[in-house]
Amino acid sequence: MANDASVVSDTLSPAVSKGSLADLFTPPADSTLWRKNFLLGAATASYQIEGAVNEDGRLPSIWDTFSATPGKVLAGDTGAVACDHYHRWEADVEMLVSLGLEGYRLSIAWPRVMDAAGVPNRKGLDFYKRLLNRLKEKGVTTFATLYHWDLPQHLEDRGGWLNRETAYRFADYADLMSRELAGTVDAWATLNEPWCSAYLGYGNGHHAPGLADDRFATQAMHHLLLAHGLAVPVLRANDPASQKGIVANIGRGTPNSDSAADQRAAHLFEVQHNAWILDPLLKGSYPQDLFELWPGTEPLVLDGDMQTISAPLDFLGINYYFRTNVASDGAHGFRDVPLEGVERTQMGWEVYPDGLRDLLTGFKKTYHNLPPIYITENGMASDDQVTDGHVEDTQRISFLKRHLAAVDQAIKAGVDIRGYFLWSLMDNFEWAFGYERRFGVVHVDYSTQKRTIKRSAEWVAKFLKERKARA
Ligand code: IFM
Repeated sequence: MANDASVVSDTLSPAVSKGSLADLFTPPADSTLWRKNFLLGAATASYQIEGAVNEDGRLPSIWDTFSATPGKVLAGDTGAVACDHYHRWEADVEMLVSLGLEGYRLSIAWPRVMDAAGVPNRKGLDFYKRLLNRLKEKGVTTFATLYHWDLPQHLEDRGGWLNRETAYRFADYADLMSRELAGTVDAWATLNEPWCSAYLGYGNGHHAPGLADDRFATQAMHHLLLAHGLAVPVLRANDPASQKGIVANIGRGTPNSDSAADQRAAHLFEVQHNAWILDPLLKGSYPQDLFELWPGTEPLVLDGDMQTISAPLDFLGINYYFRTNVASDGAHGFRDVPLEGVERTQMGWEVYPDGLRDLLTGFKKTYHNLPPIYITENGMASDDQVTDGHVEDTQRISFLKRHLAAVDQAIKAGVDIRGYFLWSLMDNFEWAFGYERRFGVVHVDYSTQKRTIKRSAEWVAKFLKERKARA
């Protein structure tokens, strides 16, 4: 396989190993990031990298169906091949290790590991066993997410996350995985970004399964959180040594003016993006302001559900990307007011590291039982090109540096943050945006599957090497 991974470890490009780029972006001496026990890794997700969608008994997922539907994904892209990681995983692990990354956050494809009757699929399970065992052998700390959006299509055919039964099927799946993989996973995350599954999947239809009704979104969210709550004790029983948690994407909303209406709009934005998920998990109740925003959308909650959902967590995974500037919509909601002249990424998202610090320090005040935090995703997309074998993604280096500095500030302000996973290890299938948006620190040429280490990966590798040397 064509792969540039071997060039990384001892032959960093001159620009990074000797020159100004590295010096410019080295964290200051008093940064908490120099601490050896602050875990630095990279993240990916099954549907975004694996490909091999019809192999070894994998069943269709909602993303296979959605991406095959004309008009749903840019350029008609699908995850059918993606980064072909299912076949190239050994080289990809070597690449990760050669970068010195200490942690790897991956996800397991539910449709690969069990059939519609709940019967385990050995071939699918063996893939994850081989992968996780290899990572263990290499000394990489593993975070495994059980659900990063690839719901088996047969469950969607019975109502998906609108059907309470799906939460119980998820607990069965968590049971199987934690029995099979106990000892190879350092930390289990039940769900990745339930906000996206519920709101983008069932509220506005931008993601699979493509339904659009606010009432669906709140009910889907409730069943997702219930699935999480049912799975946590199962994971604890089967794999007591590992950590158990969940991953939430969070959004910073700032008011467009000092007016009370705009302040309220920013508050409602954060209720909808953050409290909708964090309040049930950490307070055992839904924020009532959510139903001011979306009147009449209260989900059906059965006795005991909120206790199940709010069972204690070992960690909370936080994914952060950008802020949204908002104003009142004149009714009971908010509207985006994009700021002019600010730095943006290929996604059009504003680069706003302070938002990460401010949200984290705010959560510490709001939630007295806030568990230890891992930043489980942070990164940016850029239109990266390979020139003479290199990818000069200096904006990404600067982005990572500034967000890591924000993490350092939050730690110094008293937030217990244990690690940071950059999104993503390599360019991959960016959901509704297909392959056009590149989030990786490693470039993927999708026509040849050649991996090319970007400057940002070199920077991370150099920092990790230096940190190791200083320890
Ligand atoms: O690619 C996604 C990932 O799957 C979930 N979090 C956000 C990333 C960038 O959009």
